[in-house]
Amino acid sequence: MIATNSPSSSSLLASPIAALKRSRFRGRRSQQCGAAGRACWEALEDRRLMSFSPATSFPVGANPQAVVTADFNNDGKLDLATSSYDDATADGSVSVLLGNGNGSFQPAQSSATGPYTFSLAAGDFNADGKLDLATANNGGVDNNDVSILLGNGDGTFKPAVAYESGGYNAAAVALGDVNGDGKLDLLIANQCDSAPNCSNGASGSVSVLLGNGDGTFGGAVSIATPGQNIGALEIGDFNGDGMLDVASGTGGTLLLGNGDGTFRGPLALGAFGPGIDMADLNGDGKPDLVVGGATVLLNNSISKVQLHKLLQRAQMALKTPIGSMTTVISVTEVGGFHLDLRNSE
Ligand SMILES: [Ca+2]
Ligand SMILES: [Ca+2]
Ligand SMILES: [Ca+2]
Ligand SMILES: [Ca+2]
Repeated sequence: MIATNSPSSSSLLASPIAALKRSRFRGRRSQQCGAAGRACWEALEDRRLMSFSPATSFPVGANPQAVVTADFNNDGKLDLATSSYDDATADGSVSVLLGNGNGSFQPAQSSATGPYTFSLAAGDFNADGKLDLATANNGGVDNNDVSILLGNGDGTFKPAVAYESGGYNAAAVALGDVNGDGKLDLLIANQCDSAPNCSNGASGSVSVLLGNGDGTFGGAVSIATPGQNIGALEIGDFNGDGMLDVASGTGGTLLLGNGDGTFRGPLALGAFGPGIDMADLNGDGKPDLVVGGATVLLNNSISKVQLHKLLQRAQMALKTPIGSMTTVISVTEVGGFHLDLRNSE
């Protein structure tokens, strides 16, 4: 697909037609235009898909920080939830705008959260079929708030319940079942793990709050991470062992899950930045990472099955030395194994 900055439909059409003429001029019509020119029209449609209507804004709370899309009232239409805080009072809130199903939204309904609400995530914490919200609040008396708001199923929420985040200046929240009990758990990125004001170069931390399945959570267990951790978190199985891992952007670290809610690491990602996103960028079925502005980290990890095969090959090589040649098989996994077998006579 080809992006265009052009806002009008006429200019959008002009560009692909010009491209079509250029392709004919180059004698490549047979390649790009199939029977009855179908492929050409499909190419035009691709270009049309890249256009956007003029922006429409909907009022939410002050200083909006983050947004998620989900169906909070179970009507089959996607809704929006944003996090905000008031500069003067530090009071945080979430605003939910119920979707009309046509790209428009109803006026925001606000619910109070903790101070300086930065990040939010939606999930069903008590398995009642109604989406709930979790927020990371970057301020307050102890600077370590996490708010849980159980959903009523109509876009409103029960009063927020606060949990300690296990660090200071909670900045990001992510959801996943990191201990495999079928109940959603919370992972929080804290800007720092000890100093109340995050001064003196204190390191950051990632905290785990295991879900009880009824909307409540256990106490935070923190893992110190290098650097002050103010960025987003991504949860995924980065080393293919079937257990969820956690990557943080600002800390530039990876924590490998043990499948029971504990983690090992941190391991350096080799890239830093306030944002992080996860996707399979090269189509090999492994989750890759984009950190900061646009630093791409392709996932070169291998599974245990692959490692076992490599070990078998290594063992065979060790059993059958070839003259005085040296056999070296090196296996490096993201945050996992480093195997270097040598066979020399
Ligand atoms: Ca909805
Ligand atoms: Ca729920
Ligand atoms: Ca769990
Ligand atoms: Ca894993």
